[in-house]
Amino acid sequence: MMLCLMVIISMASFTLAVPKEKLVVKRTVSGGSEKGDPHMTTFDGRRYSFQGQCWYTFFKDCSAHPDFEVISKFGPRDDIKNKTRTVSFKVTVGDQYVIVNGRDVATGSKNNGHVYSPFIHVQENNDLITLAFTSKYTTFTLEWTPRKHMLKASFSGTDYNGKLCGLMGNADGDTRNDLQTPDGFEVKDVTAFGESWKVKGEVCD
Ligand SMILES: [Ca+2]
Repeated sequence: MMLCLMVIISMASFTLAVPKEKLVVKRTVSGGSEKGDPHMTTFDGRRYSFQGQCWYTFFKDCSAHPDFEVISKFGPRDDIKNKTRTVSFKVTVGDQYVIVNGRDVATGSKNNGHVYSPFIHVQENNDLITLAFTSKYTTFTLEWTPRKHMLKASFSGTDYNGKLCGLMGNADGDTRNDLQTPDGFEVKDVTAFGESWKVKGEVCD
């Protein structure tokens, strides 16, 4: 009886000890070469189309002093008039950054340009360039398919649930509240939402 009870307690402890880690999410900015529009899907699954043409905050830590930031650049399509697609993106973690432009990958540091211990890991594999970084206990992964102009983001971990902002929404699990401007206002107009995340100080072609 005692042994049985101990086993039950032991099992209960084990169950409680399993971290309730939420494996989230993916998002796709894409021009899908056949479909044309850049289709966006936020971390919470809200879908919309946005025809921006500049640098925009893809997602970032929304705190006053962000741990990281990912911005992406939309440029015009050659083949379809008045349509845009993702052409490059930049990941900044602390002082370090990685810029991916098409198939070109450049790594640097805000301080002196040298990166001795990279926070951002880059893997290049034929048609796929993968960037990954970990902040607190959450790992973010970006998968870039240059040929398709498709950028997918995902993360595993709970530290930033509801604490992200940008085109990918706030990742709080609620699809309805994802269109928020930097001031925190919810808007219905997709263009107003998208343009509110245009990155100040970046040069647009
Ligand atoms: Ca949300």
